Parts: sequence; C-alpha cells; structure tokens
Amino acid sequence: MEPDREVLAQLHRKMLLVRALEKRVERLVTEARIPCSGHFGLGQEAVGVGATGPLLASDFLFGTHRGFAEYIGKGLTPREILAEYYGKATSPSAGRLGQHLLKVEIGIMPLPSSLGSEFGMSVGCALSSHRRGTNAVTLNLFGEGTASQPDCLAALEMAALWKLPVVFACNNNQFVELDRFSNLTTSTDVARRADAFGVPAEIVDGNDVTAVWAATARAVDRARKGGGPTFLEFKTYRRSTHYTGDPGGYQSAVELKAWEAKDPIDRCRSLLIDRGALDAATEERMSKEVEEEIEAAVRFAEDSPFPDPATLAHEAWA
Ligand SMILES: Cc1ncc(C[n+]2csc(CCOP(=O)(O)OP(=O)(O)O)c2C)c(N)n1
Ligand SMILES: [Mg+2]
Repeated sequence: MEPDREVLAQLHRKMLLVRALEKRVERLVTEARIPCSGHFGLGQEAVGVGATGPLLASDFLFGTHRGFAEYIGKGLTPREILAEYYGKATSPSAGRLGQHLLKVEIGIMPLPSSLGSEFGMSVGCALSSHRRGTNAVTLNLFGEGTASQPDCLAALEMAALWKLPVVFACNNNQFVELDRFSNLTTSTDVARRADAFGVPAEIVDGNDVTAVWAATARAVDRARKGGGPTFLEFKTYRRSTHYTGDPGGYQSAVELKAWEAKDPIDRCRSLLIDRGALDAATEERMSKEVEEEIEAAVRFAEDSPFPDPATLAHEAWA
C-alpha cells in the first residue's frame, strides 16, 4: 500500500499549508493579536498529515497540542483553526477552547489539557464503535513524552484484550518541553512497549510522508477488519522550540542542520518531481493559493464576533 501520485500531491499541499499556517500563527501570537501561546511542529509535518491521510471522514482522531498537521490532515480548515485561536464565536467550539482544537462532526475529538488522559478516551471511543458495530477506526496520536504516562500501558492492555479498532501513533520528536527524551528514559524505542501486550508495532521514518501514510494505512486496514490495535512510532525531530515563549538554545546547530537536510516537505517535493507530478510553476501556484487561503482566514477570524458573555455557561457541566 503506497499513496498514488494524486494522494501524494494532496499530502504535499497539506504540508505546505501546515507549515505556512504555523508560521503565520506564530507571528500573530508574537504580535499579541492572538490571545494565547502556540506550540509548533516545524519539520514534523509529515507525521500528522501522513497519519491522517488514510482515515475516512467517519473515523476518529485524538490529536496533539503541537501544530496543525493532523488537524488539517483530518479536514479542519485554516478559518476554523484561526477562529479557535482568536477565541471567536465562529469557531467549532464557539470560542470556548482556544488552542484545544476539535470538530466532532468530522471525528476530531477534543484535546484534553492533561496529557495522557486521551489514552482512556481513545480506547473508550474505539470500544463504542466496536459495540455499536460501526466500522470506524480511532487514531490516537501523541508525543513520546506523553507515552510515559501510565495510561498508555493501560490503554494498550485493554485495546489488545478487546481487539479494539484503535491505532496508537507516537510522534517521537525527541523533545519533551525543554528536555531531551533521552534524558528522561532508558528506552530508545517507545514502540517496544507494545510488545508486552502482543500489540504489533512498527518504527517508521517520520520525515517520509509516504512511509507514514503507508504504515498507517496498514494499521487502519487491520483495525477495520477486526484485527485489533497497532502501535506506530514515527521518528522525527522538533525543529521548533517547545512553545512561543521558549527562547530555545538546547537544540544543537549541528543537529538542526542535519534534520533540515531531511526536511519532509523537501523530500516529498523531490519524489513528486521524480514521478512527474509536480513542477516549479505548479508549486508556486500551490504556495500562492495557500497564502491567500491563510490571509482570508486571518481576516475571517479578526472580523468574527466574540461569544456573547450570556452564553458563558452553555455546554458546561458541573
Ligand atoms: C499531565 C500533564 N503533564 C504536563 C503537561 C505539560 N506539558 C505540555 S506539553 C508537554 C510536553 C509533552 O511532550 P511530548 O508528549 O513529547 O509532546 P511534544 O510536546 O514533543 O509534541 C508537557 C509536559 C501537561 N499538559 N499534562
Ligand atoms: Mg516530544
């Protein structure tokens, strides 16, 4: 299973959109036009975009706090993302959630603040699909730091025991806030944790969008056919700092350069050119369309109203 030329071209466009949108939102945060911080994923766009590529609209996603890749991949638009970041009434959460993206109608489940609590939610979601006899698959994407939460092991145990249609996908970007993952654990491959539960695991080059797409397509297919969970570990590197307020300095210049040379967008571009599916003029047009879409989304978000304070307690449970 490999993405064909058309699918690969769509993945490429989505990665261009993610990179440009993250850059734009970073500027808006720095200029204090957006009233919150941002966590970005420069260099790791292939993970979220590639892993959501094989999903159907009826499948579910539990995504991460970092960047927009899996959200754009699953069908959220720049307008919706920007309206959310601006806290406007026109956003999917009607201005309630800020950075916590969601759109349940297209299977994007809300991101909890407490990292790790999504493991129980994703297994519960897959259990619900299983019991209701739908063939929906749940993709749970999380960072390698989050994988150290004990709930990860409990989720693997229950998903394996009940053969649930869930794909656990670890975005191993090598950093957990301001520290290296290697300073926090003796395990090198997070994927090996799945072995304890008999869950098949695969380690994948996270900067190769084709490999990410293909591994996820196999895991989704297996889950849909009743084969139970799979654990995927995508190895990549976070070239951004942890968040907009982080001055950085702990990623070495040598390392940054080495990972820049493995940039997922550049690699996808080369592949498309080799396959005769992209030329310079087409990419220039794509980039222009992306910029226009983002600027229209910024105007939409800025022009949208804030939620009416009288609705503050709507959809709140105590
Ligand atoms: C339970 C919990 N502990 C700590 C945090 C603070 N926190 C926010 S992002 C983050 C880093 C998570 O690292 P990782 O899972 O590797 O994801 P990455 O940021 O690298 O994408 C932490 C510790 C949190 N949100 N929830
Ligand atoms: Mg990480």
